[in-house]
Amino acid sequence: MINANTESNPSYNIVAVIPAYNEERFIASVVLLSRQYASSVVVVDDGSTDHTAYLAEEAGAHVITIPHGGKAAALSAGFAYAQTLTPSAVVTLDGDAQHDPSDIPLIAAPVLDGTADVVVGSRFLNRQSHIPSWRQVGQHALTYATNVVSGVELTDSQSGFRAFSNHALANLRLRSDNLSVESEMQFEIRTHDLKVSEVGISVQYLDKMKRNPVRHGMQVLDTILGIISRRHPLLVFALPGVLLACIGLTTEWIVLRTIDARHVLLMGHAIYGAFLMLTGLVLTITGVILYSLESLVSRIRQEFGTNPIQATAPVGEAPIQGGAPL
Ligand SMILES: Nc1nc2c(ncn2[C@@H]2O[C@H](COP(=O)(O)OP(=O)(O)OP(=O)(O)O)[C@@H](O)[C@H]2O)c(=O)[nH]1
Ligand SMILES: [Mg+2]
Repeated sequence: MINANTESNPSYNIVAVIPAYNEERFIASVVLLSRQYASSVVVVDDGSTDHTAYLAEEAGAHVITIPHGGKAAALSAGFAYAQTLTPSAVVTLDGDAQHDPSDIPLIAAPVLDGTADVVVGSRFLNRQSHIPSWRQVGQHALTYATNVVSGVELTDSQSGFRAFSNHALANLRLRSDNLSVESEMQFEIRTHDLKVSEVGISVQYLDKMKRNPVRHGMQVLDTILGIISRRHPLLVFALPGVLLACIGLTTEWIVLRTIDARHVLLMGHAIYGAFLMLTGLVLTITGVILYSLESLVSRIRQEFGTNPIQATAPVGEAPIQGGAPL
């Protein structure tokens, strides 16, 4: 395996990007440790109300401050900046000391040797650490849902410890406004046919869970559904629409047959059938319109070759405010 440790192998330019929101307890130690394994460490802070930005900068990170926009926006801004440093690989890790920075070379290696565009640090591959069972249940459920819907098989779809090639960064497009960004990446991996691999990592949980796990799970599922309806509108809208319209038509046919045969009007059935036909029609038209729009947008994107990450957070433009470089 490639020696990606930047201390012993300075030819690799590994940039570590750490999204951090109110992480003053751990951010300085995470930055200091990460600097041992990465050439540059970038911390993206979006509206922390504590001393995260100050401590990160004191520890030697380049701090980017953006208006509060969530983890996806923070990562997009971090990636845009990282790309200006002509990296060999960009590694993301959490600012709450959950990840071990000494795993950075391990995560970066498949990108550096060209075997992967995206590497996911999996907590469940060669299991190395104790994870509370109630966390595992949620993580497995979200991984299962993301795998099934995205068509990309991972053992840990929610891990924030990842490595990216320049090719991946040029294609990834992150839009989710909550912590579903990892699931969103899995769809992007599929869309852009990126090479993905996983390596086993160890994790530690020093803090109690920061958010309601049920709410978090629902947010991720909501994002998954949103993505699938955006990408497959014919499947999500038009197909059920056609089915509903067919059921409605059949119901109306039965109503007409009953009038013919028994001279009785089944009023309830008639209203029900009309309602189903109308709903089916609306869903079908919605699906077709969304499909046309999606195709149009893809063609525009192909034609003009937009780099979505730069479009999301243009390098050197507001809202990024640079801190001290390393
Ligand atoms: N910049 C920025 N970073 C964020 C935001 N939300 C989360 N993060 C960071 O993303 C990383 C992962 O977030 P966590 O809240 O730890 O998510 P998690 O690891 O899934 O949840 P826990 O298991 O409770 O730790 C941490 O470094 C956070 O500080 C945000 O809105 N903005
Ligand atoms: Mg965490």
